[in-house]
Amino acid sequence: MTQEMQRPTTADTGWFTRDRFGLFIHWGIYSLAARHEWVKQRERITDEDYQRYFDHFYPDLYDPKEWAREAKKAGMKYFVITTKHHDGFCLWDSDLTDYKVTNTPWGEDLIAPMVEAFRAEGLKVGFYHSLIDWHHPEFPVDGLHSRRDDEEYIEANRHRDVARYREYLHGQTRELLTRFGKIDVMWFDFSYPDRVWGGKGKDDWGSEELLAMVRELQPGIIVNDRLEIGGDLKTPEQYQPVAWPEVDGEPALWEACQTLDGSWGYDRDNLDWKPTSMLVRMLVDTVSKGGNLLLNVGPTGRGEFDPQAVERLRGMGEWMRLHGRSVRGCTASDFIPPPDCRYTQNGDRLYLHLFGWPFKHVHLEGLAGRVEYAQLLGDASEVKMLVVDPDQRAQNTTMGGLPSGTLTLELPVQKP
Ligand code: FUL
Repeated sequence: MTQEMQRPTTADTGWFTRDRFGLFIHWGIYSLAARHEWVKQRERITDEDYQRYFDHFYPDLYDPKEWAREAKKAGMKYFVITTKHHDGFCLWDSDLTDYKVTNTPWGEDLIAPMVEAFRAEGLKVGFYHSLIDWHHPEFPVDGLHSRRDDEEYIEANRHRDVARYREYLHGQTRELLTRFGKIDVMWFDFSYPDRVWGGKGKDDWGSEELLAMVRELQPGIIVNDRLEIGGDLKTPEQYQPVAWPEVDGEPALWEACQTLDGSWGYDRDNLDWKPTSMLVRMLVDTVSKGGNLLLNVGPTGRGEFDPQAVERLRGMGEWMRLHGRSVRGCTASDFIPPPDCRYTQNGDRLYLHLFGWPFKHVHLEGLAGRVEYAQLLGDASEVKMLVVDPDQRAQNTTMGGLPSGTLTLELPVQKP
């Protein structure tokens, strides 16, 4: 999908690889449909019919300070908000369109108070911005059709002046990067099958110039990799890569983005909520491969987080309170963990994460003689270390068969 190349960058990435955990927010008028942010295209809703969500957008319970508090309590250190999703609706008072929140019954910009509230809680700011626009008349994909490659489609779209859309896209990006102070992450997005988009999007969007402008306006900003010309940040979506992703054979800066329930936008009837224990494992798995986790919430049309989302954020927060040290400031380790385990490492501190609690003993190859002291992170209780002497292996019926150099830890029988 993206051209894999390392690009020269001015991005400030130190905070990003230290902080590790952020909140993604998908919010727009599709939250009123309450059945996925792609509802317009999935259900082939015409502009006229979709207008009802615009006409009824009135998030009277919107309290960005509350959102920011929840994110902070969850242990998150940055957030990324959808300034405009594929449907083209803008959450700020753009000068370049009427299709914006200030023209809905709500009538007020949503972005400035959000940015202010999250910054006040110490979180960094990221803007998601869709490169696709189903509403803009000059963009060659609308809510009813996907882009295609055939003559018929090309002919039917010949009247569109993509240069005007490009100007719009650049102009809006400029607004976003000049009106709200320091922005830390720019998260551009498109998603259509490669076979159709591969290589074409970057011309429609003027990706090279767009990226140059972004860096000029916000030199320290981290830009993701969806402009089809590479970028600072790889963004695997809704899956965990098997190993640390690479670009040009070098470990890349990367961030897994994951939903709580399979949908990014608020999805009322979805019962597929991931348990908190799974979300914790996702975070650990990500950091054990050198990445960040951007976990998504889709607020309701009235502007609240679903109680199921709040429960999960608080669960993450409780885990982070006790175990944040094994995530923040950590990265992948060169040691190979036993099955169903992950290592994260911060300098000479190695954290072992057990996805399944073994009965009493866990055997760590290659660590004999290399660990000074072991403890459970949650309560700092000491963990006994047993090193098997390889020469006595035959007589050792309990621990027989372990390779030399293995360190065995004796854990409580029950997970504390
Ligand atoms: C995708 C989009 O199409 C989804 O709606 C969502 O925004 C996700 C993060 O990126 O490509």
